[in-house]
Amino acid sequence: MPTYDERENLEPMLRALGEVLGPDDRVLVIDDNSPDGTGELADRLAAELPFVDVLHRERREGLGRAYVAGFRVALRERAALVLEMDCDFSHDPKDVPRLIEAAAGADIVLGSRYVRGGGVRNWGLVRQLLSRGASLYTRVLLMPVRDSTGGFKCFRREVLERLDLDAIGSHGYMFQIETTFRARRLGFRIVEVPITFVDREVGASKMSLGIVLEAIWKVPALRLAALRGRA
Ligand SMILES: Nc1nc2c(ncn2[C@@H]2O[C@H](COP(=O)(O)OP(=O)(O)OP(=O)(O)O)[C@@H](O)[C@H]2O)c(=O)[nH]1
Ligand SMILES: [Mg+2]
Repeated sequence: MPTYDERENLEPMLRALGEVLGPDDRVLVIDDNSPDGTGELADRLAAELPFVDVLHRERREGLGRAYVAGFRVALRERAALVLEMDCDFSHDPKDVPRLIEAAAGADIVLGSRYVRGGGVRNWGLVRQLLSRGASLYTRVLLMPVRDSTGGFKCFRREVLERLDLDAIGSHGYMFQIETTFRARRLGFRIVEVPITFVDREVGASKMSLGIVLEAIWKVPALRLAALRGRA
């Protein structure tokens, strides 16, 4: 779980996860030296909650690098499944067991807003159009996935072992698109399970124009690279 300035959300989120996780499940908080003190709070909570660990990174290098750093720790700690989720309650901790269960029949499980039973709450029209537009764009150019930009996602460890994580330079939504696309090209099976995404109530979104532009040009770039056999 990557965090950047999530002081208000972190404690309720970790406690909510504690209610749903199994005895062998662990949570790794990946904090990029948040100015609001999320990292110190994470340490305090890790001292109290036995299922919590914290990875502190010195500075922000984009969300993609934070995920990759977390994946490496999870693989090293011999995780069989690695699940990523946001700390802002857009991803409901109560959905975590359903994603984990679905991984019994797939290599990647996507928490999906755009399959039957899924949806979005409290997003304005612009955000909805942007998100649906990005998924449609990706569906046309890259792969038959209905929600390709979501960050609520469960990987079997074999997927992360096979992906060349250093070669994934993307950061925002593109990171999600690229990991799924590359895994698909390697023959891994993907399923989408419905989730309802709820806009955050506290803290600020880190969404930016740069993240949107990155996806706009990198989606076709990834298609071209694949055609040339380089992705
Ligand atoms: N470690 C780390 N975490 C980050 C970084 N940027 C965002 N995050 C975390 O990643 C998760 C998703 O970020 P959000 O700000 O919710 O961005 P988003 O979900 O893409 O955008 P919204 O839908 O508007 O909320 C949250 O838990 C953030 O705290 C980063 O640079 N480093
Ligand atoms: Mg969010």
